[in-house]
Formats: sequence, structure tokens, C-alpha cells
Amino acid sequence: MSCDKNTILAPIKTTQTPVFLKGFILLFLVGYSLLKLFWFSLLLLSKTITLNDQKKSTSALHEKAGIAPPDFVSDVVVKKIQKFRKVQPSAAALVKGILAGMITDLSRAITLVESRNTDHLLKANEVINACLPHANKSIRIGVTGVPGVGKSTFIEAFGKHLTSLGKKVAVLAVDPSSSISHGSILGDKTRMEELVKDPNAYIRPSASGDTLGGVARKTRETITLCEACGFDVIIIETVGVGQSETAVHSMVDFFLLLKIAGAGDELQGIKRGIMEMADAIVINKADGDNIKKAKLAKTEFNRALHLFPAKKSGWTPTTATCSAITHDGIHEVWETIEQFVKLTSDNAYFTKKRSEQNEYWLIETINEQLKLNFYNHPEVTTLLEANKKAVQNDEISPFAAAQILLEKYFK
Ligand SMILES: Nc1nc2c(ncn2[C@@H]2O[C@H](COP(=O)(O)OP(=O)(O)OP(=O)(O)O)[C@@H](O)[C@H]2O)c(=O)[nH]1
Ligand SMILES: [Mg+2]
Repeated sequence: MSCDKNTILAPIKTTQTPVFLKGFILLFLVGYSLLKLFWFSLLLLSKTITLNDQKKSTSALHEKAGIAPPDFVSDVVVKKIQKFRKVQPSAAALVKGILAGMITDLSRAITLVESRNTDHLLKANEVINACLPHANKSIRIGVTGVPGVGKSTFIEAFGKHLTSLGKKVAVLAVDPSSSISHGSILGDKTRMEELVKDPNAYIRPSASGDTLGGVARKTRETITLCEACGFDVIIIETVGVGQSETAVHSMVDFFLLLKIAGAGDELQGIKRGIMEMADAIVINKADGDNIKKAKLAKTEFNRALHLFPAKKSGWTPTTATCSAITHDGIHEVWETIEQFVKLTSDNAYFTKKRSEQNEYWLIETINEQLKLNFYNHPEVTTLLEANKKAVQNDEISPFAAAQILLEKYFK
């Protein structure tokens, strides 16, 4: 097959791109790439901004804008409340408020009593001393029993009964463990939900403190403040394990031991010491299927109580059953307490016991303070460690070591 040179070259000539078109295409391609690059940079920039924002909001150091107060909250009122919070009333103002029955002043004074700040304690002492002549007019009742026996539920029912009789009731708790766990405070607030709402009732959870002695002293001073504030009945709840019931026994007029039936060890399970302290043993949860068992337990406790020597008060401890849920037997408990108060007022034991308790607390407070000061003394602390080792290694007798430490403290 023959092929003409011209016929081959002709089409090549016609498809050749002009220079200006080449330039245009090049320009278009460069422009397009630049535009893409610009668009991509924009995208990258916006991503970085959102990422930074996210980082800010999750960072612990980032402060949120906060929520603006709703329109109906007046600025004037907010400022007034803030100003009121900052005002620290004088001791005289607190006393005036307490004597007028003001709960806010009572709570403030109790907070001072519970404080560790020396200035606060001085102010608290001033308030207590001024309140003392107005105190002493209430009936102080201690309620004890093992955890879960129903103390708080009982106090709720009993307290409501008293307020229905027109009495003002204050409920305090002595439980040093609650200052660590806060468990029982929460429990009491939920168990006493009716009493909490009662305008004639005041519930104050346990004072915080490391030692039982410290907590008990604060509770005792709180009793004085509550009495000056016009409370007729002060109820003190304490867990019936450990030493707290002994402390409570020495600050109340009437000591109530709550029990439940059906534990199977009616007599062995009770600490003799607590039984001896009780002015009444009340078997709680006497409801439903439990009524029969509760009555049986009552008879057994009654028999056991007769084995104890007669009380100095002239009062024979009583036994009863009740239900804090159905309220059966609750008003009978109050009647028993009234009989006790009548008997001990007539034979003057009531006031005699209170004087003895004052004396007891004087000595207790001195002991507590001395102990605290002794163990916090810097020189004693170092010397104590050395002497502990010496005693362990039989290098010195415990009595001789104690003598060295005491001499160091008192010199
Ligand atoms: N059936 C019945 N249950 C009761 C009664 N009293 C209390 N309870 C229940 O017993 C449980 C413990 O009651 P609390 O009042 O918390 O007992 P507590 O002795 O104060 O307990 P602590 O504060 O933990 O020592 C709760 O579930 C109450 O509902 C009662 O009279 N009858
Ligand atoms: Mg309780």
C-alpha cells in the first residue's frame, strides 16, 4: 500500500494548538489550583478553631460563661441576701435572737460552739454564759439502741406526738462516726421528714469532732442553747454501740433503750451496763406478725430488770412495746416520762442529778483539755516516741517514762 507524504502531514497541521490557547489553559490550571489551595486553607483554619474551642470547654481551667439569673430574681434582693450572709452578729445580738426563739440565731450559735477557731469559741462561751440563766427548763431524753432498731423513726413519731401536744422539740445526735461517714446524718434527715417540716421542731445532726469527748461537750452546750431558745423537750439520739451512750447518759434526765424482739438473744445480747442505765426499755417494731414476739420480749426484759439494784432516783425502770410506724404505744412512752419527771421532781432527784452532771462535765472538760494539750506539746511528742521505744525494749519502766514526760510537760 502506497502512502502520500502530504496526506499524512495534513491532519497533523490542522490539530496543532495555537500558542495563546496553550497559555490560556496553563493560566486556567494555575488559577484553579490556587483557588483549591485557598479553599483548603480556609477549611483547615475553621477546623482548628472548633478543635481549640472543644479543648477549652473540656479543660478544667476553662471557665464556663455561667447562667444568667432569671428575670424574676431581683438584684436588690440578691445583694441584700449576700450582705446578710456576710454580717457576723455580735454575741449580744445572738443571745437576744436565741431568747426570742429565733432558729437562725440558734443555728449560728451552735456553729460557733462547733467551731475550732479560738475567736469563735470565745464568742460561743460568751453566748452560752448569757444563755445559762434561761436554760434548764426542758426535759432531756436520751434514745439509744443498736443500728437499725428504729431510733430515728421512733423519734419522728414521738416528736410529732409532742408537737401535737404543743411542745417544742429539739433533736440532737451524738455519733462521732457520722462526722466521718455522714451516713447517719443523711439517714436521719430522710427518716424524720415530717418532723423536719414541723415549725415546732428543730433537728441538728451530730457535731463533728475527732473525739467522743469533744462531740459530747459540744452537744451538751447545744442543749443549753436549745433550752434558752424555748425548747421544752430535747431528744438526743445515740448509737448503742461503743461509749457514746455513757456520755449521753450523763447529759440527760431520762434514758430510753430501744430494742427489737425476735433477735433470739433477748438477755445475752444486751450489754449489762446499758441495761443498768435505762429508765425504760421499749421494744420497737411491735406491729404485724411481730406483736406477739414483742410482748414476749417485754416480759423477759421486765424479769431481767428486776435483777438490777434499785435506782438512786427511786424510779423503777419500765418496759413497753411500741411501733414507730403505726404509732401504737408512742403516747404511752411520753406518759411514762411524765411520771418519771413527777416522781423525781417530788423527791428532788431531778435537780440533784443535773447538778451532779454539771460537776461531771467540769471534770470531763478539764480531762479532755489536759489530754489534748499534753499530746500536742511539741517537746512531749518527740520525747514520747523515744520513750515508747525504750519501754518496748525494757530499757525503762512505763511508770518512770510517764514521770519523765509529765515532768517535761509541767515544767
Ligand atoms: N415494721 C417496723 N419497721 C420500723 C419501725 N421503726 C423503724 N422501722 C424500720 O427500721 C429501719 C431502721 O430504722 P431507723 O429509724 O433508721 O433506725 P435507727 O436505729 O435510727 O438506725 P441508725 O441511725 O442507723 O442507728 C427502717 O427501715 C425503718 O423503716 C417500726 O416500728 N416497725
Ligand atoms: Mg438513726
